Amino acid sequence: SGKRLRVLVDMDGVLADFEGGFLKKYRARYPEEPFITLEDRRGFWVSTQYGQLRSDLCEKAISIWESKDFFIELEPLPGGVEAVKEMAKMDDTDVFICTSPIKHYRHCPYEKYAWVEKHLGYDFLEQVILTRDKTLVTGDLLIDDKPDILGVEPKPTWEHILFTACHNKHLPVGSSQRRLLSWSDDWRAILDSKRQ
Ligand code: UMP
Repeated sequence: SGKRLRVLVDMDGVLADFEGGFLKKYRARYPEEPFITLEDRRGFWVSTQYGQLRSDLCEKAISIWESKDFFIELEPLPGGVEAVKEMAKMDDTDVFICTSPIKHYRHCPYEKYAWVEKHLGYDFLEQVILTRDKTLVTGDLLIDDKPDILGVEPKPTWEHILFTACHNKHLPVGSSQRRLLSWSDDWRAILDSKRQ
């Protein structure tokens, strides 16, 4: 009964361990430089917090995710790939991966597709949406670790479910904002709450 449910799932920080992958490669490339532990991360932008630590560390941080093999080598976050596969098999449910590529486009867009093929399979490439503006994408739910998802559309159709990450776990959750603490949390109940 009712129409199909459309779920948009973010990639970095939700399915792929961007923060862990960043810190590991940053420390390997710049072993003498200071770093920010995942416990001390605050704010969505890694580059901003590194720039606050020391101004030249902003560009050193950026050099990590602009490098070849950064995005393809990100480890899956626990339970994410399994949850997306299960979601995609549910009746009346369409799942899309909705992710923003960096503007240094040499490696990132290619590697995002390659990551989806590697972890979710070739057929799942049909479900990939690369966009710098998620407000233009229609859906019932957007599961994303970025606290503020803004763009040209002032009234996006989706409800944003804030996926907990090291950088957002201390933020007070707004009265209307719902959270998914991890993929062990009850994502099925969130989907069911949106069904007609
Ligand atoms: N990103 C940056 N700077 C940062 C942290 C992340 O450019 O400090 C990139 C990584 C992802 C994109 O490609 O931003 C975030 O995409 P979404 O998770 O919002 O889809």
